[in-house]
Amino acid sequence: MPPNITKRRRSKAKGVGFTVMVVGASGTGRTTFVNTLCESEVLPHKDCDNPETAALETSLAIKPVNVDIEEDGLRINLTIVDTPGFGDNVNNDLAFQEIVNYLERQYDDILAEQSRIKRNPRFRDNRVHCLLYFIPPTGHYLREIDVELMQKLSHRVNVIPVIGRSDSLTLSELKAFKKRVMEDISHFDIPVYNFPYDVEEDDEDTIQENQELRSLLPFAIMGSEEEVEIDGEYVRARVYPWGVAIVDDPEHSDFSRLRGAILGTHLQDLKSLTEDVLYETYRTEKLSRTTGSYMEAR
Ligand SMILES: Nc1nc2c(ncn2[C@@H]2O[C@H](COP(=O)(O)OP(=O)(O)OP(=O)(O)O)[C@@H](O)[C@H]2O)c(=O)[nH]1
Ligand SMILES: [Mg+2]
Repeated sequence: MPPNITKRRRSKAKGVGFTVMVVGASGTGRTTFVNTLCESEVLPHKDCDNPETAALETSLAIKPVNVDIEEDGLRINLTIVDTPGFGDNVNNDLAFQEIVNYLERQYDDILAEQSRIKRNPRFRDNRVHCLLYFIPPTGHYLREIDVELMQKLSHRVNVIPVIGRSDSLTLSELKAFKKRVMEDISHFDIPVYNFPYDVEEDDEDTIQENQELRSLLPFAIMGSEEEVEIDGEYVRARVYPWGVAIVDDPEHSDFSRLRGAILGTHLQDLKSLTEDVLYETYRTEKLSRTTGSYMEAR
């Protein structure tokens, strides 16, 4: 059997690796979203009833968790990186720096690995391919803190802005808020991932699909760890006295379209951009810094 066939079969059986990081203010629904996405409780919730552990939360180290999921017949070895929520601390600089350091450390690790003479067969590439930035559903403008952090992050990672707990806004509030957030993102020149396409090179379906996804930005996200029986089927939903909000229903939230994009149609694009553009930029910056200081020392 030719070697490339063996390799392809093996990688299909093992699945494709993909890493998602969730960042945002405390209580925006990040943990619930992750558990909804993975359809199991992969992340524990903050223990708010215990004042001792609740206070410790912000100093927790960023820890990735791995889950195997299947999307459209493709096995994905998904790594989720949850980060401590911020906003209730007077000074968030440390939390911000910790997130940026985590992203850069993954680049440093692969840089070191690539320059080894003998490669480590067990090396794990933990570069983050997609960062979901949770904006609180205030209905106002993008807060200064979110502008600052998204600015910092988007030079290192594909940032996709999302509105957490979006079911707390009415349809018209949501529409107006989405518009204002995108105006702010463009005003502050934040290079978020906007489902790029090339009118000359891409086919019409791809262009249309990307335009549609772009028009949904920032995605309105809802999560639930509860399953409700609707028409004989169990679905993830939030039950209110006035009705039921179904997570997967595109009329209720953009959850299913975001999931389809990051784990399906755009998974490869997010990976390629991370490896070929964002990582390469970091690598060039880092190497020129090192050579620069070496030249100065001489
Ligand atoms: N209305 C609404 N509430 C939600 C949603 N997702 C989560 N919640 C609720 O919001 C609260 C916080 O949710 P978490 O998922 O723990 O939020 P988090 O961002 O992980 O919060 P910390 O990790 O504590 O910073 C919980 O009471 C959830 O039940 C949502 O989509 N809509
Ligand atoms: Mg959480």
